[in-house]
Amino acid sequence: MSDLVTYDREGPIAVLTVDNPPVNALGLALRTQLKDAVARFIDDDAEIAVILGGGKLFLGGADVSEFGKPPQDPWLPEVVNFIEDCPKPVVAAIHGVALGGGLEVALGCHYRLAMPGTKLGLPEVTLGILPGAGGTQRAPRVVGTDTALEMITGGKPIGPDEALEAGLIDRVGEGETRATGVAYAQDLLDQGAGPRPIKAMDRPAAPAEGWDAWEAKLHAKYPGQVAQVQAMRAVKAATEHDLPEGLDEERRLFNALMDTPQREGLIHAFFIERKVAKVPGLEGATPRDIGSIGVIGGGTMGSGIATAALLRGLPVTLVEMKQEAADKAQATIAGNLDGAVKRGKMSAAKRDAALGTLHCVTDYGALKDADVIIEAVFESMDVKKEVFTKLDAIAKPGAVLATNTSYLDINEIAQATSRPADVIGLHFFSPAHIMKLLEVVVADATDKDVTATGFALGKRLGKVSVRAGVCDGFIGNRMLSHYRSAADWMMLHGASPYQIDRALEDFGFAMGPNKVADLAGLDIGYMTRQRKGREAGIVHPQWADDLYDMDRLGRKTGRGFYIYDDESPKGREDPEVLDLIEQERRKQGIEARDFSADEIVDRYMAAMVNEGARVLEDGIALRPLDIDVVKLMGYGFPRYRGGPMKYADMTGIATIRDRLRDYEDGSGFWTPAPLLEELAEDGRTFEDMNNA
Ligand code: T1G
Repeated sequence: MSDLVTYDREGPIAVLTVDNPPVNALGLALRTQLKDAVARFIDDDAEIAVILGGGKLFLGGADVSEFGKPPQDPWLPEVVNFIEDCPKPVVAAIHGVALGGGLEVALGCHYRLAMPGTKLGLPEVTLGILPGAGGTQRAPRVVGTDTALEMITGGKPIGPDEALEAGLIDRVGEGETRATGVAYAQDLLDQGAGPRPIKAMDRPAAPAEGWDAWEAKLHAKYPGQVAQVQAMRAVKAATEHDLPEGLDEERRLFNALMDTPQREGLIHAFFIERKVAKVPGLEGATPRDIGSIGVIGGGTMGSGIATAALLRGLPVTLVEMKQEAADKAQATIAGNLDGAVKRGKMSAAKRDAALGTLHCVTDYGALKDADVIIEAVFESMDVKKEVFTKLDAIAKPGAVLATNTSYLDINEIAQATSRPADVIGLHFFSPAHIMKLLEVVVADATDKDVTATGFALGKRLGKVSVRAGVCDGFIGNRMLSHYRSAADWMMLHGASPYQIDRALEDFGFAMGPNKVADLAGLDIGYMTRQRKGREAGIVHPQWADDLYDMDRLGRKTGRGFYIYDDESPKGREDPEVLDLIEQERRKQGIEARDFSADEIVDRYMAAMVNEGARVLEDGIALRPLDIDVVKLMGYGFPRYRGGPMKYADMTGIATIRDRLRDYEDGSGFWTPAPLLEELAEDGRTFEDMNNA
C-alpha cells in the first residue's frame, strides 16, 4: 500500500508524486515507498519517470526526528543509488524546496528541473552533520568543487537561476510543476535522452584555492565547529575516488558526526525554534488583527520596530512629540530600508511602496485605527504611564497596546489604562529590524488572544518569539545580569576581563561579556546598577563605575574595557583597567588568585544555568526550551551547544549542582536553586521538563 507516493501515467511517462506532509521528509516509510515506486517504474512499460513533491515543496530532506536512532533500511543513500542505477531516465521536477536529502534524491535522478522561487540546498552542516546521501560526491561532479564546497560548508540554499548557471539543474520551469515536469520528460524522450547517472561523470578537480586554504578558511569562519571541515574532507574524497569509494568515505564521516555533541546541540536548536511558538495555555486563543501598526517614539528602537513592520508589508503610523523628531525618524527608517535594498533583502520598488505606507506624525489621533500600537519611548515609568493613558483614550476597542520596555513592570503600565487585558510587552532587541528574537511579555491581566496576537505579529515580522513573564529583565536580561555578576566576581578574585572574554569566546560565545559591555556601552550597565542599587551577594563592579566616571563608555568613546583605535580597531587590553580592578581588590583586602579557562567557563555557565532554573521556578519562562531560544537568538550563545539548559543536560545537572555547592562562599550568589537540587535528586533533565 502506497499512501506517501502515488504512481500514475501520462502516456509513456510515469509520474511519481510524493505526499508526506508537512515537508515530505524522507523518513523510513517514504524511503521505502519511493524505492518501491521506482522499482514499479522499472518493471512498467513507461519510458521515463518524473518524481515531484505534492503540497508546497519537493522534498524537505531526511527526517530529522530519526537522528540519534539506529538507521533503518532502506537508507537514503541506498534509495538514491537505486534511482541513479535505474535503466530508464528519471526526472526530478522540483518546486518549493529541495533541501539536504531532498536535493540528494534529485541528484540521483538523471535530469533536474526547478520552478521559479525554488530553494535548493545542502544545509546539513547547520545540523552538525554533512550531506550523507551522496551530496558530497555528486554535487561536485555537476557544479564543480568550488561551488559544491560553498554550498556544502555554508549550508545556504540557492535559487533556480543560480542553480542553472552552476549546472545543478538543467532547466528552470514555469507554470504548474507537474505539467512542466511531464513536458520536460516528453522533450527528453523526443531527444532520445537516456539515463545520465552522475556517477559516470569525471571526478571533480581539487578547489582552485587548494585544500589547506579551504581548511584554514573554515576554521576561521566556524571556530570550534567540526561539521564544516569534515564536510570538506568528504568533498575531497570525491576528487580522489570513484563514486562508490567516495560514498563509503562520505558515510564514514557522516556517521562520525552523527555521534557528536554538536549534532545533538544543533538538532535541539532546530526543533526548539519551532516548538517555542507552541505556548502551553494558548490553545484555542484567537489572534486579533495585525494589519496596521502604530509606533510611539522614533528613536533607535521605535524606528527599528517600524522598519521591521514595513519590511513585511505592514503599514506604519509613527508618532513623535515634535515634527522635527518625526522627520528624523522618517529619515532613519528610510535609511534602514535602503540598507535592506543594498543587502538584497528588499527590492527598490517594495521599498518605495513601503515608504508610501509610513506616516511619521505628532498627532496621537492618527493611531485611532491601528490594530497594534507599540510604545518605544524613554525607559521611565512616568513617561510610559502618560503614553498609555493617552493611548487608552484614542485607540480603537480591541487594539493591542504593547510596550517595548526592557525591564519596567508591565502590570503597572497596564493599570494606567482602562483595558489592562489588551496590554502586553513586545520586547524587541536592537537593531529591531535585524535581530530575530522577540520576547512576548505577558502581564497578569493580558488576555490570551492578545498574547496570541503578539506571536502572530512576531511570526509576520519574521521573528522567533518567546513567551516571558513580568520581572526585571524578563528572561534574557534577567539572566544576563546574573551571569555578568559571575564574571565580576571572578574579576574581583583575580581573573582579568581579557582572560574571561578569551575563555568564553573559546567556549563558543560570539563575544565575551566585557566586549559585549563595550559594544552596548558601559553607560547601560551603569544605569542598571544605579536603578537596582546594591544587591546582597552581588559583586559591585566598582571598576566599571570608575570607567563610566572617566567617560570610558566602550566602543562609542574609543575606550572601555578595551582601547579602540587605528592600531587596534577590534580593541586591545588596557593596563589601566587592570589597575582599577586591583585597586578594588586592595580596598576589599582580596588577594588575586589564578583562574583557569575551565574554571571561568564552569563558573559562568553554572551561574547562567542556576538563574535559568530560578526563572523557571518564578514562571518567567514556562519551559527550559524558552530559555535556550532566548540565549541562542539574542545573546550569542553558541548554537552548536543548544542553549544553556541543553548544555546543562549534556553536562549533567547534578554536576552543575555540585559545582555550585563547591563555589558556595556564604554570599548566597552560588547557592544552587531549589529546582536544580530537585532535578539532580530525581535524575530528571530540562528536556524532561520540555516534554512534560
Ligand atoms: N525532518 C523532520 N521534521 C521536519 C523537517 C525534517 N527535515 N523539516 C521540518 N520539519 C518539521 C518541523 O519540525 C515542523 O514540525 C514542521 O515540519 C514544519 O516545519 C541524508 C541527513 C522544509 C524549509 O535541514 O528548513 O537531509 O513544529 O515550521 O516554515 O543528507 O522545515 O509542525 O511539529 O520549518 O514551511 C536536511 C529542514 C535534513 C530542512 C519548511 N533538511 N527544514 O519550512 O515549516 S538532514 C533540512 C526546513 C539531511 C541527508 C541529511 C523547513 C522547510 P512541527 P517548518 P516551513
